[in-house]
Amino acid sequence: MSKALVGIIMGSDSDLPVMQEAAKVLEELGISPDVRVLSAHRTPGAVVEYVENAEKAGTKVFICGAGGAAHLAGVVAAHTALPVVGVPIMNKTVAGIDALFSTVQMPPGIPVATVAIGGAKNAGILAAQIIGASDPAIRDHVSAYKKKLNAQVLEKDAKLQEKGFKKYLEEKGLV
Ligand code: RP5
Repeated sequence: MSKALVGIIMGSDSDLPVMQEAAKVLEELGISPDVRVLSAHRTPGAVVEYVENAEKAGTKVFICGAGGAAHLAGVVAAHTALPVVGVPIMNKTVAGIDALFSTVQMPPGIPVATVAIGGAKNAGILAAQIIGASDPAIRDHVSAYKKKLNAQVLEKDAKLQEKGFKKYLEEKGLV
């Protein structure tokens, strides 16, 4: 039984290249997530079993990524009182709009906190923020992460002012 604070579930291993971003940022924020491939359509029983066991073991947030008729996050939300973050996965046919609507359009009473199409990194950060609301050590990790982003943007701006936009773009190989 997993003792991870965050359970990341995806409908197929083809979602893993996107969903790895949630796992990576969680590790950066001091949380080692459980990462699973379980499908709402192909393995519905295993999804429910996983959610029930993870909840008993101490998981605090689920992150669910799926594409197409993306029911995974909604099904997980139907089986737990814990917060569920949904990641719509893009596909080649309709660019993930189907998964976005399937994930975000939940009925009143069963919310899924849906991030952008392919927004796995933000899903990881949001999960850490949810845990950080009652865990000061995790909250400190999130604060440090945001301070780092702040410093990076200011550093870029200072460089842009110093070099001018043409040289800046040249040096970045963008022209
Ligand atoms: C969904 O169908 C999965 O989440 C995946 O995004 C999509 C395609 O699945 P595979 O073709 O990789 O099995 O259930």
